[in-house]
Amino acid sequence: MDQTILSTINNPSDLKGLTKTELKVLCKELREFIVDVVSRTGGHLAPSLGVVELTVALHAVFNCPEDRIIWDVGHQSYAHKILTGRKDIFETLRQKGGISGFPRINESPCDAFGTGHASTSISAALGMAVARDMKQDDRKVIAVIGDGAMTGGMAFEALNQAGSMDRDIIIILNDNEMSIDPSVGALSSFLSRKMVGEPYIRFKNEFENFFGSVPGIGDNIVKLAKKWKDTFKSFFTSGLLFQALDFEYVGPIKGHRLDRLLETFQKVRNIKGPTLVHIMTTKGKGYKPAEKNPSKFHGIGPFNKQTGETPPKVKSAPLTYTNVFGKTLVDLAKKDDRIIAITAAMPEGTGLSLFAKEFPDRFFDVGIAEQHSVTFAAGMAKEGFRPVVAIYSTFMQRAFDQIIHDVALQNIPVIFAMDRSGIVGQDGGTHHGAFDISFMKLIPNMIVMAPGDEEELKNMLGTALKHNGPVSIRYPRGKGTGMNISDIIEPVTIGRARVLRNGDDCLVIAIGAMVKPCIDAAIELEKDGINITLVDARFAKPVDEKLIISLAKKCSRIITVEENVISGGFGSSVLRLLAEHSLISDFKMLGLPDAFVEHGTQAQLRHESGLDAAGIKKEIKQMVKGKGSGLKLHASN
Ligand SMILES: Cc1ncc(C[n+]2csc(CCOP(=O)(O)OP(=O)(O)O)c2C)c(N)n1
Repeated sequence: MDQTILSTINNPSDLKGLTKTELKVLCKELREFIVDVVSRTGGHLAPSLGVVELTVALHAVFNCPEDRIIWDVGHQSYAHKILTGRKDIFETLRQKGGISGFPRINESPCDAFGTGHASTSISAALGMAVARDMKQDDRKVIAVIGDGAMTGGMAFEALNQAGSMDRDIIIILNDNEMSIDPSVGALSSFLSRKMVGEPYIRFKNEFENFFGSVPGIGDNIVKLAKKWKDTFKSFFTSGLLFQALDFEYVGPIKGHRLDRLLETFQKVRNIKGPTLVHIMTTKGKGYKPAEKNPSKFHGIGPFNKQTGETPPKVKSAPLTYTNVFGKTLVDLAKKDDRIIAITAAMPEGTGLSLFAKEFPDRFFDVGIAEQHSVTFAAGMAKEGFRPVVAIYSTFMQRAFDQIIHDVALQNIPVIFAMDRSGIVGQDGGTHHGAFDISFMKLIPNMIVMAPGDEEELKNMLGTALKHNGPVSIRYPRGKGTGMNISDIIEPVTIGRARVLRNGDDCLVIAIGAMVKPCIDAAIELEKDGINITLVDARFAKPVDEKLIISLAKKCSRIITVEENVISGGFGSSVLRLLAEHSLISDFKMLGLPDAFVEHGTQAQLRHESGLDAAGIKKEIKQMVKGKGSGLKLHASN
């Protein structure tokens, strides 16, 4: 890195003395550096490459950390991290103990607000702008939001308030026409450059004819529309929308033209009131493989920098839970045309692309709109369809009230396919699915299932579709156990657990992804002469009370294992049951701690939480040897 411009940048103020030509060179160096590191660490490459000029221009014009820049989702913040003092540790990106892949307020004062979930930036920016005014501070507040994140309802709630408040706030809409997959919905068409050529001209003529014929005001509207902005086109694309919300609209601007961005931000700095700058960018810009395939390079593991190729898939490798879910749903949907699949902007990630191809009319991508997806599903279910809403556990947190109020309260049969439950790995604290057993379990009418292997996932999905009420099925990120999956769906009796092993030394009750490491631990323990009864609970609600009570009467040492927070999780249901029957002597709950788990690989984080075979074995051994006697809630307690 010697003698590069990048090597001279240690904080954003170092950009201030650079010429435009030097800043352009800096953009090139940043791109090369990001591609180089991410090719080894993996990460959100395409979003970050798309905002290199934007990031350089922002830091050249504004003053971080005094001015606040809030990156929506935050997955595009790599150039920002590099320019704000983290260049030398950028190699540690997403690694355990290293820097996060998302902005974190405790990582740098330049990370004005922590993000990871979409559509929060405008709300946070508005809060900061109001706080600034109340404290009579003088600083700029800037939210950078993508066209995908702009589809989230919360972004509109914030725009609605901001437009009415006349506070100085700058929103930069980074429009690359992509979410993870291509952006969907009416907003996307409205924002996009599709309003050119034939359809645009037709629309323009229709507009003029329509309003021109309205007596009195029509002519004025047409004239105003033409005068108000440089071109009719910019007025009728995004300008119209944001101006209607009382924003000053600037754009659309070519987002890879550094000179245009610098010039625009210099001007926008001095505009009073809410301002929206609309920039057009290319996702993956500057790295051909990512430009060609922005969805693949949205979030990617290590890859070959020269070719963009990722390591070939091993043919014999187990299918992921996501694959099994996607395939099973297609199989079931072939036999039942009431089945509907719904995703919130993650068709590929949730395994629903297959369904979308087979049944385009029964597949709905609602955009980054988890709350809406749940109530939309409730509406369809109310009319007799069988919607399956596939959303990552962490993002479903958003729709808690919709799950309660629109689905469970009316006992409407919506299935929640909770992908990425438990530890997800390098995306870290914002993305772990740590809470869904707890928040689903407390809702009346909800059935909470968690398959211990892929065959069970298939069977549970079939079972859920036959149940006439809401069901949550949680399954983890990553590969299954590799077992053979039969073509037949064997329904699972709701609330029935299964005993996997019998032994007198300890009763271990595991759920979901924790069943497999418990099997592995049991095999190891057997070699040491310790024999356990292992139960695959299958259901966090209803728990198999009959089975658990009968087994607890025979064995006083009991351990529950789940990849969910201990608080209000599966173990707490078992604890309550045992307490009600005065059956507690040695009892321990293993699960995630009452703390946000950081980033690292899944294996590292499970190990750290004591939720791998080695950790579980250790706990069982301690209890059997009498060391862990009494009531314990967690391995580390
Ligand atoms: C609430 C929520 N739902 C889903 C996601 C998963 N997600 C991460 S980035 C992304 C797409 C964002 O698109 P956009 O805002 O246009 O940014 P781009 O990646 O195109 O730069 C999605 C759906 C999320 N982070 N938060």
